[in-house]
Amino acid sequence: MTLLVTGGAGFIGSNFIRYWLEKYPEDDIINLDALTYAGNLASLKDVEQSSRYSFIQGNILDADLVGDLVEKADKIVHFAAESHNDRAILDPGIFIETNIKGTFTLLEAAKKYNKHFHHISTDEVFGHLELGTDDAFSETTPYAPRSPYSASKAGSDHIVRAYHETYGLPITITNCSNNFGPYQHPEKFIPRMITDIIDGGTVKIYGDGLYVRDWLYVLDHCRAIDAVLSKGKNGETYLVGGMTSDVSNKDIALKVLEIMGVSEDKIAYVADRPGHDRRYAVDWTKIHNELGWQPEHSFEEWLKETVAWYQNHESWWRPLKERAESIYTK
Ligand code: NAD
Ligand code: TDX
Repeated sequence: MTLLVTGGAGFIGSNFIRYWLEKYPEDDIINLDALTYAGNLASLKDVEQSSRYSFIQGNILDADLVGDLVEKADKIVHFAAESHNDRAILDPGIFIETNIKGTFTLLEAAKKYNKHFHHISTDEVFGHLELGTDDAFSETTPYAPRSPYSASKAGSDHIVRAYHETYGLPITITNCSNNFGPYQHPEKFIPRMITDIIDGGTVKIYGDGLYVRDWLYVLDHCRAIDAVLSKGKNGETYLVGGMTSDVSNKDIALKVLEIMGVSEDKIAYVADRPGHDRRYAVDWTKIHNELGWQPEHSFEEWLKETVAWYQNHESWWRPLKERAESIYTK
């Protein structure tokens, strides 16, 4: 089988490509990535020589290129997106272009060649939850995105489903929670903290720090996509979440400081993110019951592994760090 992976030079896409090539020695992967600020071929150094892997630098908005590549593939696994909420607040236009129009361009090609389209989405499309409740998002939760990023992802989800209902396109969707692990850009919360501490700086906590995300180790996410591609039902959506239950950003900062042997006075409370979603939690019962998936990597242990990875891979993140920080001083 040949998979067309979009956005494979990003955080989750690069982890997915490595996972898939190792697990399925018969399969080929074509990676289509525009190499925006978030795309980094250094994340795929160990697979670039593989005869089963090819990289095409190009934009998912390029209909001709996308058509040629979709024709060659058996399935499309669509990661490519603008993915950072803080950037979406500063410059939402590119999120609409890439996340909505880019997905539409791919869907048109998938429709033309009748190829299975797997769409990677986020739990943020459901809006946010109250602190101090047991509520969790499930596949039946109504969409209620609150940020330009999550609204653009919600738009893309709706269009994917519309192509299934209207044109009979074979599709599956996964909406997952916050991923963490190796090769995540240092603009995101956990790598930003680790790299700031390595540099002797402070960790920046937005607002009161009592914001809660559901944390999923990136390889568990790759395993979930695998389960859906192999056994998922055409037209279905599956929610994917991790093993945490209500750990606040402040608690995570304290854990990272402890792992790195740094005192709590390195915490700096900074201005809050506008429209900051308070709490996310994911009920992953459906994918567990129907496809036998569950997360296997505990947050505590893999947070330590992630800290160690950044400590040992400074040459990977250092070139990205200065540029990552520039958005925070705009
Ligand atoms: P990322 O920002 O690290 O990577 C995105 C990749 O897409 C980059 O390699 C970039 O070059 C590429 N790209 C961007 N615009 C493109 C375009 N127009 N054409 C071709 N390539 C383009 O993102 P990520 O964190 O790996 O997220 C991957 C997907 O997973 C996204 O769809 C995101 O919405 C979703 N997601 C991410 C998380 C998370 O915690 N990171 C959680 C839920 C869902
Ligand atoms: O410096 C920071 N300080 C801070 O307190 C940063 C960068 C973030 N935060 C907070 C904001 C969030 O409550 O930490 C939390 C996590 O922030 P991000 O890493 O920016 O992730 P988030 O906005 O939750 O979105 C992520 O998960 C869902 C991904 O970036 C999205 O692509 C995905 O859909």
